[in-house]
Amino acid sequence: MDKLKDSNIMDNEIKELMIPHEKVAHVQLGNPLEHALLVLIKSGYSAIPVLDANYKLHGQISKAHILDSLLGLERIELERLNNRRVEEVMETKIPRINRNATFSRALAMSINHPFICILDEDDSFIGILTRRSILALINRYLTKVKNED
Ligand code: 4BW
Repeated sequence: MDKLKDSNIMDNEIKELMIPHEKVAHVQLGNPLEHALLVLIKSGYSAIPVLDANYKLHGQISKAHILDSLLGLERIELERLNNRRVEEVMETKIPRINRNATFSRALAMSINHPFICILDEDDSFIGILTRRSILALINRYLTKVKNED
């Protein structure tokens, strides 16, 4: 553990761990829920970012959000898939971080969030940081420390 303290792992910048925007499944404001559900099902992810045409981040949408929004009083109202847009259903309070933030900050946020959106200085969306990539870095680091003992 002394080695952990001496190392700068917690000060590392997060951009090396980022999944860049071109590889991130996402939907846009104005898309009907049916489109969002198709993207979620085809990508296999449970939640994805919602962007606008200028790559500004507006929120995230999940399969759970969409299914919940279809619940009527007595039945599942499938027609809402075409009648409602992602902005009516998305979560707007979502974790976001600047690309120059430290690993330490991202690690703390990842305790409660499976992914964190990364923004540049103009607040444009440039990618995501997943819990998987954070755990992979910690695993590599701990293995290295163990092998050095
Ligand atoms: O399609 C998948 N491919 C791989 N390689 N792994 C997957 C896939 N789908 C799910 N997983 C695994 C990952 O380990 O299940 C975990 C939970 O997925 P989630 O949350 O509930 O869909 C995945 O963990 P993770 O890689 O740390 O990703 C955390 C969350 O980040 C995912 C999803 O909401 C989002 N995400 C990850 N990669 C994404 C993405 N969203 C959009 N585009 C991407 N490329």
